[in-house]
Amino acid sequence: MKRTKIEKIMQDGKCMILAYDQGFEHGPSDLNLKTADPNYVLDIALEGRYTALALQSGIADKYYAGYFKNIPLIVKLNGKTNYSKGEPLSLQHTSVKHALELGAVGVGYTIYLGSEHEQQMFVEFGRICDQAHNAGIPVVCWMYPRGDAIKNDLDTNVIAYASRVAMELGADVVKLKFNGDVEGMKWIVKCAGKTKVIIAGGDKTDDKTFLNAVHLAMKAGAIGVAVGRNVWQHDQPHNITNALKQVVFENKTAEQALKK
Ligand code: FBP
Repeated sequence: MKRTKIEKIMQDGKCMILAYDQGFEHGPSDLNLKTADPNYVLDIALEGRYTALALQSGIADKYYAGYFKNIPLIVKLNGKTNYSKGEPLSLQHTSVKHALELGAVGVGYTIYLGSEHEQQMFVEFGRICDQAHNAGIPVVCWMYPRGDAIKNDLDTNVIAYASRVAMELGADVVKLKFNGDVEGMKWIVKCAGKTKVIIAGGDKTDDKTFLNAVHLAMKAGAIGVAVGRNVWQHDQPHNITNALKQVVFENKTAEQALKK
């Protein structure tokens, strides 16, 4: 087996990933005339020197060629729409092989932990880990506890269970929601073992709240973010990117990073 080149989606041991799969997951209600154009968001990733860009294969196929080699690509292998109801299930719709052909240096997959369909996602995820690791590329797990069994997806023990399962399944990086509890996050990171923890961005919020969450999560041992709407829905995506960089790479607080 080849060595997994996780450093391809990192810089200085940190991850600052720009995610742009919300048009699929949430629908065009997340987009506007500017952000519906993938080139607008890919340019933000390029100019902001994000450590990687997470895309569905169709966008990667049609838009990524011009950015190849300048911004590392993670291809999401599954996805579900907002129309999907009941216990969540998101199945693989493209392959590790296709991701590699598109130029990916990593692959991503969402698991809905706690769903009555979790086993199907575990099986696919396990196979993806085998294939990706055989090819030497890392696997990022979008791990979202969801479904009737999950009473509170922001409970520290629920998130810690998610980080543990991602680690035991073979994820190199697990992306989780952060509930603001620094001590809790230390436990979540501990449960993830050698799997690196990054946090999701969530709905667009004010800059200070967003950056403060990133700062606190990193203080507790997370190694970065995979963020979307808080950057590309921002009026000044380059300004928020610069502030985010200072929080991620220079350990600055939200206040320090936002100081003009
Ligand atoms: P955001 O920073 O915009 O929240 O993006 C992160 C992300 O994980 C996306 O990759 C994905 O489309 C979305 O969140 C899933 O969100 P939800 O919590 O609605 O399933």
